[in-house]
Amino acid sequence: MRREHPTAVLDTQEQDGSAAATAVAHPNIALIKYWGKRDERLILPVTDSLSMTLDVFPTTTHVRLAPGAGQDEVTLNGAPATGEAGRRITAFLDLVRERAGSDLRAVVDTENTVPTGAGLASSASGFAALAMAAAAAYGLGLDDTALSRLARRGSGSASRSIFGDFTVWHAGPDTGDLDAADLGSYAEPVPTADLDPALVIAVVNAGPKPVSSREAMRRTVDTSPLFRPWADSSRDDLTDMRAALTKGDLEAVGEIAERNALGMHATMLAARPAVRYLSPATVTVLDQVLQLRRDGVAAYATMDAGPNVKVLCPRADAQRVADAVRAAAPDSTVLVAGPGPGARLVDEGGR
Ligand code: 2P0
Repeated sequence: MRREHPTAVLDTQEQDGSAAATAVAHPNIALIKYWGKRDERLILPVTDSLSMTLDVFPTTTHVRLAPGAGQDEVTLNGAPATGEAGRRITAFLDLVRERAGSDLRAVVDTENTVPTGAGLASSASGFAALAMAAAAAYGLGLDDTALSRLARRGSGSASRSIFGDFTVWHAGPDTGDLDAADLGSYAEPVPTADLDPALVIAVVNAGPKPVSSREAMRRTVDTSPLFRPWADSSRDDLTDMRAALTKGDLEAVGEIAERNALGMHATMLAARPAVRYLSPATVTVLDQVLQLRRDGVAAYATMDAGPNVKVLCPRADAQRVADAVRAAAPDSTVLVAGPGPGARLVDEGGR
């Protein structure tokens, strides 16, 4: 499964002679959640997590080195990146420059296809694509494991979007040795039996996030009496999840994912002050998922740092699940995703 990315292969030489590369990456949805860091600077998580990379909403990122430029120039969906988003990208490029021994600034152009206001995070696909394109443009020559470690430094969940299908992100050894932890915290593909899953995504109508996921995670770790018990039980969930994936038991996969997500939300509800992302529409969709199960459909829900619900089910039932969710929450936007590919370098035409 390990791919090498020799720096010369897909790099292009732009007209001014500078190196450039373009990468595409897809978002992922965690079935065993990442919630809580043990080191903020290195983005080391408290627990291992496991996700499915999606086949929808890719991010395409072009990075071109800009000899002579005094600062990075970052464009997100055609507009200059400002504020926190721009700062995080420049900080990430600083990390790449440090490793490359380069002080060249870069021109970064990113297109996210997640519909604006859809409430689906783009930091996983965004930093996976940026890691791959920047590593190639600066000539780092990293394999997928090293790219996953690097993407992690942009956003934890981005470590998982380097790979396609089902992926586990290792927390890394927790011995107090930060170098060892950094080296050991990367994602890799998880072998599965044939599952043929779909993820029905219900984007419920909601305003802006009350609290960023970064802040909510920090507050949960610092103040929630339920955080440690959840982290401990999440380790057992991961063991059970790996077994269910190996067996190809999609019903068990869904059951474990649902309990892990509800537990994660319980940790936030117990934080001080509480963080509550779930809205009335979220609960309406959760009720419909229960009804689907009573009707014999193996549908299970998971929610992230927002009110949207993602329903895991057999692909053969995806249409029925999507219709049921639409009927229950008519103001929501519902779409069906499947397992998608890992991040990859592409040429200028996006191939
Ligand atoms: C996840 N989430 O496993 C969890 C579940 C949200 C809920 O990863 O601070 O944007 O950049 O490492 O990756 C969202 O957090 O956080 C997330 P940072 P990230 O998908």
